[in-house]
Amino acid sequence: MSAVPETPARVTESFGRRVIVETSAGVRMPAELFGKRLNCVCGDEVLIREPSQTSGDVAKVISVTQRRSLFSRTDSRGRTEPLAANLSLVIVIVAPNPEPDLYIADRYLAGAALAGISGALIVNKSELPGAADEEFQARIDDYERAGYPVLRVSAKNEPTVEPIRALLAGASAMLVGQSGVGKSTLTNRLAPESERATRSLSDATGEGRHTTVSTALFKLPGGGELIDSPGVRDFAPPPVEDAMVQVGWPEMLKLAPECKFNNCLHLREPGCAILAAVAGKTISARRYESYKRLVNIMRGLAPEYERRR
Ligand SMILES: Nc1nc2c(ncn2[C@@H]2O[C@H](COP(=O)(O)OP(=O)(O)OP(=O)(O)O)[C@@H](O)[C@H]2O)c(=O)[nH]1
Ligand SMILES: [Mg+2]
Ligand SMILES: [Zn+2]
Repeated sequence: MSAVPETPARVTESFGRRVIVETSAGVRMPAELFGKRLNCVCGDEVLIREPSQTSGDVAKVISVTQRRSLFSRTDSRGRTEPLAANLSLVIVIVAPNPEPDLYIADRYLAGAALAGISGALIVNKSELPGAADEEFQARIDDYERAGYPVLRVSAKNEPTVEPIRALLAGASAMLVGQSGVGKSTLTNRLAPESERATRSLSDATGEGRHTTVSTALFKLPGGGELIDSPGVRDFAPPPVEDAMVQVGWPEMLKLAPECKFNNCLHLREPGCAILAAVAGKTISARRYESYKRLVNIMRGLAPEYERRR
């Protein structure tokens, strides 16, 4: 029996046990995971065994290369579900419409930071009147003050999209966010080979419809990679100890060394620099509220965290 050669490939799309891979020669093909214990997600670098010419078989993924990062969520049953591998950037897309839930955006950015991945925010549909709303703008400014890159764009207006290309250059970035904010529309604009379905005009007001059902990776002419993902109703990072939650709030992390206690959770401790900054409005009260909510969510997941140790 002659050894079948193993080919390096990249997972560009995953549907559970079935994936699409792109070989280093640039050939895309469907593949199945070999063995029950193997798991891979979009962005994974893998070794595959290509189908032999005669068997009409499908390619098999036989191993997954050590990941540089793994972005995951907690699913509705409290289990950790990996979403994408080897990301360097998570870009949260928000829009004036559908009604934005910035607590979801915060938890996405926190999940990225906890996984060692950078975060950025893009406000899409900024040509809509709702984008000029003062309250909305103030809430977006909070992210700039916190230190995140923030871009205001309209997927329908090419010149406004241009700065995203600079953000993506050399990055491996995933677009995330609520359904209908324009992730796939932006992907189609930025990645020439992308032909993602987007919500049709007749459905444009249909709240809660999810158009995209799979996570898929596209190479960019600028050298980066862009991953489009299905919209969500909610997002929570995998369980961490509550002392870790602040890693997702750069504006808090920066001030934390000034707290009286070095294990300060910034909840009601005396001499807390973060509580003082919230009172003095140099840290956004809404962002801080979001931090407290995630601490509570993580405390609810604590039994799960203990089990995994
Ligand atoms: N007015 C306006 N509409 C936009 C813009 N970008 C996208 N849309 C529209 O918004 C709707 C939703 O866009 P999609 O790209 O399908 O949104 P999505 O985030 O991929 O949604 P899911 O796949 O369900 O998560 C479509 O009807 C788009 O044409 C924009 O900049 N301005
Ligand atoms: Mg989509
Ligand atoms: Zn504190």
